[in-house]
Amino acid sequence: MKKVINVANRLPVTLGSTASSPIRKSSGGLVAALEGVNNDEFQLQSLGWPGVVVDEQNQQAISSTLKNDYDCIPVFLSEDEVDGYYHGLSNSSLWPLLHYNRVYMRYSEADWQAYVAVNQKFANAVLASAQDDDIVWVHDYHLMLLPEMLRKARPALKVGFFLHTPFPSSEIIRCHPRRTELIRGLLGADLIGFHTSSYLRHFRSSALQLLGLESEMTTITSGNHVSSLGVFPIGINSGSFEQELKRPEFFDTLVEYQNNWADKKIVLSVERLDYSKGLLRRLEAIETFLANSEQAKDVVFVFIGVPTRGEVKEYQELREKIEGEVGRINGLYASVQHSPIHFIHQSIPFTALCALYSIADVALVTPLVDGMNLVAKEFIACQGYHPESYDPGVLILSEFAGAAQELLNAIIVNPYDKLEVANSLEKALTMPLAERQERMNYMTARVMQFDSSHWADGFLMQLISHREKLPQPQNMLANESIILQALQQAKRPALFLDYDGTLRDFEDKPEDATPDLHLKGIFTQLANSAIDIFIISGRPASFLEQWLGDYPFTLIAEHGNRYRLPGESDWQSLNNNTDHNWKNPVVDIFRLYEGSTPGCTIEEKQTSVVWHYRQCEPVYAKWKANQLVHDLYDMLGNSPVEIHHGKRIVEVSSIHINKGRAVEHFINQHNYDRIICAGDDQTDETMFRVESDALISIKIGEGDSLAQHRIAGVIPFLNLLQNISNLTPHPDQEQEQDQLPQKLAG
Ligand code: GDG
Repeated sequence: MKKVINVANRLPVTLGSTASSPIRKSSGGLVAALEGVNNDEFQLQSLGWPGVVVDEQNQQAISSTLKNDYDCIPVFLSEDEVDGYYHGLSNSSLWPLLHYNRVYMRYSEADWQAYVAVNQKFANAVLASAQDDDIVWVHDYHLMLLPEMLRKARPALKVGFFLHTPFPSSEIIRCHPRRTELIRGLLGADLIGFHTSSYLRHFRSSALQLLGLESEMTTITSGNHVSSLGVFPIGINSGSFEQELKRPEFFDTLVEYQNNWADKKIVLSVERLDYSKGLLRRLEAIETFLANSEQAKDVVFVFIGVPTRGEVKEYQELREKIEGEVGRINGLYASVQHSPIHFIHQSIPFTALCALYSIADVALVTPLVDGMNLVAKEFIACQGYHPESYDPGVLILSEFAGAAQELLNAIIVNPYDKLEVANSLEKALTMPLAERQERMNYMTARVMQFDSSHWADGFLMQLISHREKLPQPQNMLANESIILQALQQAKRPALFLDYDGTLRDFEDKPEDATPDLHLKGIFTQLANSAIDIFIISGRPASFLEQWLGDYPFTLIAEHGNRYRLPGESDWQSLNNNTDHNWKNPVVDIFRLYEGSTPGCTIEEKQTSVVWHYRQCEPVYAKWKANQLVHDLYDMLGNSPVEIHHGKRIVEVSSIHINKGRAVEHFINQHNYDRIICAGDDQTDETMFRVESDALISIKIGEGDSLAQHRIAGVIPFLNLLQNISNLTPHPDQEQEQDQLPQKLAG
């Protein structure tokens, strides 16, 4: 069983105000979610702040109780630390920005220092109790520096990070004075998880914009470390709701509420009283509804606003505004018997919450921005409490909640459009039973299946399978003899060679980089060797055919899209996917950048489009290219493409094609017992990732790489090829000659 140290700002227990007060297990989304973790696979230990400032003389005793009775490790914080790290940096600068609110962001150096110090305190506590093969799972924006701190101190630890809030567009996060430190901090993790693919995309684009780090769809390499990125939409603890809905206490509460609002339809809102939840906008929509709907007098709006972050100024102001607005609207629209808004400014017990979810006719969940929003899912889980007379309600859900990407059968609204929300209320309250049932059935199935245990297990399993740290390729010269020996002993060897930057240095114009006499000589020698040669390039078929077509090599063009066997004239396709609808918009945006970047050119290939800027003014063009990549990420979020920022090129290509897949195709066909893959840029990394014991991978030139070996540049690599071509073949090799693709005379 694996030990998982689960690190979050708050421990899942709450201490009383004195040392002798009882300790209570706290409730909440994260606590509930983690209760679903598979106990056979993982042993969970919690580490975090116990929620109150504890005198030094009591810390030891409380620590022991928490450890022995609750398997919790406390991180004690002083009053000043709580102020700077929690109320300050976390809730007054990070929370607003992560929720697109630049105006509310307040930053101070003192808060930052407290944030660094507290993250370090957490790191020390983790290091004191973690063994090297334990897993550390860090949660949320309070601890963004922790992954890097842990990696530096103990590189062998597996560290995962999950962000419960949105990750905003790079335009927003760059407002934070410590943006680079924060992103670097997260990149210390082996796996970084988000609720939605948009948050993941924003994170990638911010890493590029702010740290110049290129990434692939689900990985970012920084230094010699690879962070995987993943989308893990959090679910609810469905089991705890199923259980609650069977308890007699639940039914008693339910009946009490039903009697209380017997002649009313109930519209329910539940959340912490946070500006991101859109309460003031919602009240505007409610007022619009009350002013215009004939149903208004038959509806009660039950509005639960749980107190939160009362120490932060913006939250105090929000509370005052909401209380003022509720009072004003009730004053205007109340009758002697009835007030339209029933506002509860406190947390209510779980049983009461479930009863409200169950009897609500409509849940009005309209945050302005929300990482996921569990309330929407909890409402759905409670709608089937009476299966015999299944009469479900309707969910009205903001399009800016992460949950909207999953709960497609809700009425999805723009929370800034009060008329649309008011109209949706009207529609929900008059929706026919059959439609309500159909919508709710689909969502219930999803919410109950993809619950919190699915989320937690999914994250932890992916973290466990994360590739070990990226070893830097070893310098080739030391290993040349080993490689030559390995090839000589092979019965069926093959070379997969990239062209530009590997066999031939770059020229200003790509069409000028044709094979010179030296290279032709090496090709001739290789042609006469007993090794299968594959030239695997991003170049179009026509170029390879024109310059390499006479050699007995297999030519693989367009990053693995098409190939031509030795001695044949026809090109064949390695890819049957024909979805290229993304190409025209990509060419359009390339053209736009062409106008403002003199010297660039656009190359259209069958399955990719390339923007070359080799001939442009380098500093300006690099800046434009970064901007272009950023726009492409925004534009192509859901398209089946990969965006690659290579050596003076930006290339968008279909994800169904890469060099690695092409290599796998030929390995499977020919049963090679030794292959060498060599290349210089990002697209070659897909070859280096091929899972085969036969693989020897060589990176040409500088830069991070997954390759096993590195060689300084084109010239030393050609020398190696020359030595390879001079090898005497393995005695068994000749007997298999007839099975090899037929070679032409050099
Ligand atoms: C963050 C992200 C993301 C609320 N009132 C009462 C009560 N609650 C419980 C609900 C629910 C939880 O609090 C609220 O969860 P949300 O997801 O709606 O929102 P945040 O607290 O902002 O959580 C959010 C979440 O993390 C998980 O990743 O979805 O986007 O902001 O579970 O039931 N519980 C009780 N009484 C109440 O009055 N008992």
